Amino acid sequence: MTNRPFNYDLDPSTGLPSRYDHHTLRKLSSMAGQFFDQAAYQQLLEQEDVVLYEVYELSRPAVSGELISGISVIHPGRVGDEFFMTKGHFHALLETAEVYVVLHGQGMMVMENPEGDCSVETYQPGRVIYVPPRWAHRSVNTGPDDLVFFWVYPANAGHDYGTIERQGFHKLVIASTSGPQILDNPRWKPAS
Ligand code: M6P
Ligand code: ZN
Repeated sequence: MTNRPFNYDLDPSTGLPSRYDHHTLRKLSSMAGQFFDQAAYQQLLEQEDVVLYEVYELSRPAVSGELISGISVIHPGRVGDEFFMTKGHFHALLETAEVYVVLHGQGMMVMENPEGDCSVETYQPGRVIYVPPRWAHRSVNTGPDDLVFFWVYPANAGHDYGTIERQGFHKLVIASTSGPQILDNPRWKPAS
């Protein structure tokens, strides 16, 4: 990988990048245990292992000083009453932040830190969201269209998925007749 300046373009209508190094498809089957309604999860999985979201990454060496950036697309849909969402993660190097710029769609970013403080930010086009060091983050598409956003974080941050896989997030985002509701997750438990 060269150490020369570079650029890429985001398609104005879709937000997709003109080039990328990795394209990751995350399907329903990779989210076992993450959705609240496990019967609805099994039922949907038996119908189709749907693609929940896609990540386009511009890779850089995983060293201090470098930044990884890219675009994520969360497709619309629900598992039971719970909206399609990302796995969510802490950074393996906990003291690293991340910035998101929302391009299209609607949704919520659910965050929490190891001390159990929780925060939810709303995605809307043009909005910038700052995830401070130490805060786990999950993106939830609450709208009828793709949720598309740009993100950038330190290349040495890494992903800790295991903590969230074991304990879940404190908050769930659930559809209701009056719109998306943020509820306490009754199944949250400490990862230890
Ligand atoms: C954001 C970024 C990426 C991340 C992606 C999908 O776009 O934080 O680093 O990979 O979301 O989320 P997850 O890794 O939790 O599946
Ligand atoms: Zn992250």
